[in-house]
Amino acid sequence: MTKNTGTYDSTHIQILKGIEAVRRRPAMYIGDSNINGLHHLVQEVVDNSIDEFMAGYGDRIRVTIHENNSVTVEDRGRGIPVDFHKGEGKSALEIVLTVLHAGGKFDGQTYKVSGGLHGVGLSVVNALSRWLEVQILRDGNRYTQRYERGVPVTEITVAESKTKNSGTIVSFLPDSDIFETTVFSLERITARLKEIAYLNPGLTVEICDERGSEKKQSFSFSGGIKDFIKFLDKTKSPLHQTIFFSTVQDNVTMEAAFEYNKTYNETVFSFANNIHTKEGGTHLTGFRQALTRVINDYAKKENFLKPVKDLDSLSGEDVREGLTAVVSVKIPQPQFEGQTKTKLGNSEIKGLMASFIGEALTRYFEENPGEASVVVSKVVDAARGRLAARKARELVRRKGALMSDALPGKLADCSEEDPGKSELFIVEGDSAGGSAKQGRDRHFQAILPLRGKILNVEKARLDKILSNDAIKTVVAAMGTSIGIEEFDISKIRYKKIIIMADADIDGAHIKTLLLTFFFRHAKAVIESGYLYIAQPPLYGVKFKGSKEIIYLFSDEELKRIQESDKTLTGVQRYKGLGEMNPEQLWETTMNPEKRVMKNVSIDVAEDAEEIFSILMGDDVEPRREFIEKNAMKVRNLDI
Ligand code: 0RA
Repeated sequence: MTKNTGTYDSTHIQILKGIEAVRRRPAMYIGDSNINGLHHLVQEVVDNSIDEFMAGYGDRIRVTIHENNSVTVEDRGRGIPVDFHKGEGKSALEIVLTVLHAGGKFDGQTYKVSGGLHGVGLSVVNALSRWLEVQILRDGNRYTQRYERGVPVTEITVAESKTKNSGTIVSFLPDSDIFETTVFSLERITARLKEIAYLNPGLTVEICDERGSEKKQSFSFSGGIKDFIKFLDKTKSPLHQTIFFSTVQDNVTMEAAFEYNKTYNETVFSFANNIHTKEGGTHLTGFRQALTRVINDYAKKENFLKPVKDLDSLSGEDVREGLTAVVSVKIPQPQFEGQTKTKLGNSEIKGLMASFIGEALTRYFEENPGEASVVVSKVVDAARGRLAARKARELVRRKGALMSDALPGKLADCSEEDPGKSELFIVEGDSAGGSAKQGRDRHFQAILPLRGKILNVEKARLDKILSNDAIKTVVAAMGTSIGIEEFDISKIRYKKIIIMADADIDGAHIKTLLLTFFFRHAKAVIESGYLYIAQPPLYGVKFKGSKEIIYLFSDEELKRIQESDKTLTGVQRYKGLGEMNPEQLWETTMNPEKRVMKNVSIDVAEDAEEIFSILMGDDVEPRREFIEKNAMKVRNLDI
């Protein structure tokens, strides 16, 4: 045992203070004490294992979720050192597991995830666990030690190891005194592990879920981020072979893979030291800069622009259309910035990336003129669309169709002029529109009945979108105009825009198409919190002996009432809004005193992981479903 020296005493107190600080304010270290923070723990341990892989040790990481929601992370790295530190009066292992920010292996030479964004250190995982057991295989021995709530409760025990392998096995049970939930999401852990496997060819990552019937999966992608691109574009049609470049310069590893597909949207993921940089950063900026420049240079040199009237150069916007790209860098000292600390800040990376991609792509185009022509043609096509959209917009604007001073004829406007007090109901179909017009409070409620198909904007470019009547009338009624440069949220005429559709499949489809439109072309309406979905009732019922209609909004509500003792005399199912008379529609769905509406919001920051996992999930796309279920987090608001 240790001698009770002064140093030992003071470090000991220091350490207990550290553990206490982490337990008192877990959010400071892992973001929150909810589901996100919970998964952060796994991430932290796995990051340490990846660091070993990146340093050249161990090609296999296995994560197991046990029946009781404890987790084991196993790697074949060097194993955490166990040697005794005289000065500190304890083992290296204990230091790594109890001292905040004591990774112990950072020498500025090797890449490291831990110590970066997520790198709060194993000591934080330990402090927030009811118990943690660590096994280390090293020097032909197996070392074990157990901790409870961050404090060692056993000495290190040593036994002869049965294998020659080295490695670390960390098992822990998150403390339910700390976390609001301690149930792990297999989906979420799997998505992250899969991502790690794409970013580290040569590494095999296994996930095993022992809860319920055992589920096992293993990921290993020899093609690295090229395989990632194939996966992302699984349901899209690529126009050419995936282009891939990689290099190591000044101890910085840079990789980029990309291709163009037939869609009009961009899908770009960037990573720094395996961390998904959702806010982008210098690596992505450098990549985009080079891509735009090289494509422009080639287009000019090979006379791709000449045939297009009014086209002087290709814009960054043009280059993005139909692009799927993954950019990954590994650097010794990453700096993470931004609101969610997911933006790479290292300024030197921008230039490094831009010149690397610039040179590599220039050479690639020279050597593969066929491919170059496909890429450049796609971008020129996007530019043509952009110019056409501008013309279409000018044309429509001249006709006044997008302007608020020429409101669409179908709109029954309100008399209120203050947008903050005005509501716009977008109503499916003419008959429901009629009911809504009669039922509304015309003082502050405007009704826009939609006729005809709403275009799926996912499959169309702005010029085509602008020729769709339904969309044109919505834009005109809102008063905001449309298009990247033209859209102006400050011109909005109603600060509540309410989609009101039938509670059936057709209604859901219409809702989705409208949501897609807002998501892609009027995002600020959602971000400002102006977009709502009306909730019309599904049933109207009467109790025996009463004339009053009680409105029910779900099948569960009906079931609950049917199972209670009360006798129902009439149950009416409303198949559509049109079946309700104007008074009923007002009472149930439009009257601000009584209605329940859903406010549409996009919780990208909080749920990006989940959205990412859906995008990455095996049944990729259909984007319709993605947007319906995931991109929009619809929360209930009683208004
Ligand atoms: C400190 C130093 C060294 C490795 C590690 C920690 C380490 C930590 C974890 C956590 C999970 N798996 C891990 N594997 C290794 C370097 C060891 C050396 O230089 O021999």
